[in-house]
Amino acid sequence: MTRRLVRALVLLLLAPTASIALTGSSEAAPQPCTVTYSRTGGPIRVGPDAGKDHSWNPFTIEVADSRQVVDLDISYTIDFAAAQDLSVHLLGPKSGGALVPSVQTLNRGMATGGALTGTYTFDDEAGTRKVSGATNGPGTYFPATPASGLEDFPAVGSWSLWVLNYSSTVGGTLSSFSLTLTYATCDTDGDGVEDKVDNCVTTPNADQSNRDDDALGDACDLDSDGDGLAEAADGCPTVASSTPTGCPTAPRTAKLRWLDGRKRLQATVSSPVAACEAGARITLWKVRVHRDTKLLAVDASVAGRYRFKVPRGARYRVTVSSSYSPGQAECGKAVSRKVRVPRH
Ligand SMILES: [Ca+2]
Ligand SMILES: [Ca+2]
Ligand SMILES: [Ca+2]
Ligand SMILES: [Ca+2]
Repeated sequence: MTRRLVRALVLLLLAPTASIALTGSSEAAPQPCTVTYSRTGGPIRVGPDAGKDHSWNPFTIEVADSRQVVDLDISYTIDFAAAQDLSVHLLGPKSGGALVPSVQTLNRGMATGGALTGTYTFDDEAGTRKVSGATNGPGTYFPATPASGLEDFPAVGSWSLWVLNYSSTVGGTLSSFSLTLTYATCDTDGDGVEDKVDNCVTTPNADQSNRDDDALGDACDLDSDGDGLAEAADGCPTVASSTPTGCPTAPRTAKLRWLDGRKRLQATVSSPVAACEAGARITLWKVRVHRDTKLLAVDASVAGRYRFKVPRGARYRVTVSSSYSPGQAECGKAVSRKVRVPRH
């Protein structure tokens, strides 16, 4: 067979596997636990707007996901020279268009001066530092009012960052804005099993099969039968065994009898594992007073049988050495009883 033909055959064999994988992955759309939504910003206009004491600069992100939000982080990149004159609030679907509830990342007057330049992230889990005083470098801050005020509500709808500028001389830029939402329910690998209970969070495994009943499903367990041998080194990766090959041991017996009608000596190897019978290596011995003589070694049939034609008027026995049947078992050794072949 040519190399090219072999390659073609291998590809042909692989083809059905690929289509099965595709079917599996179309079970459901992945729903990651945490999603970041971003948009570009725009200018922060010099205030105030007509009839107000500030300019109103809203930046809105529409979210289509209807899952419940359990954590909200807010981030924006800003360049503004009069930090004391700025309020930046986030309104979410829970706000219903009103300022309460909202999340105030910073309020007018919290900073006593200086500039806001760079990326600012507001996170309830970020410690206690708020924007305040004269120096507020880029980094992560605790918001002026907790982000939890907009949590525990479905994400779907408008999230609008209101940048309110109270300065009548200073303008600036909000170059980008993002929300990072963590959802109460998620299915990262899209296999229909929620992450909280999925035993392989990033590997689709709808069946959740778990041979060794540990924390990892078979699909992502590097030792799925739990016998201490990694999948690649385990001769029997689906059967736990403490043997060096990782395969179970299987006992074997050898029977020998004289078939008078056929004039043959029949050896039969038996085992609970068929692979330990099929093709078993059988050695035929002639029984002698001091030391038996090895006559022949043969491979048994698929059924574990072999019929020997032997000189008559002697005694015989067969032995089977222990052997390893890859992917099946470690097959035990066996010795038959001694059988006399009559002279006539
Ligand atoms: Ca999974
Ligand atoms: Ca497992
Ligand atoms: Ca194993
Ligand atoms: Ca094993």
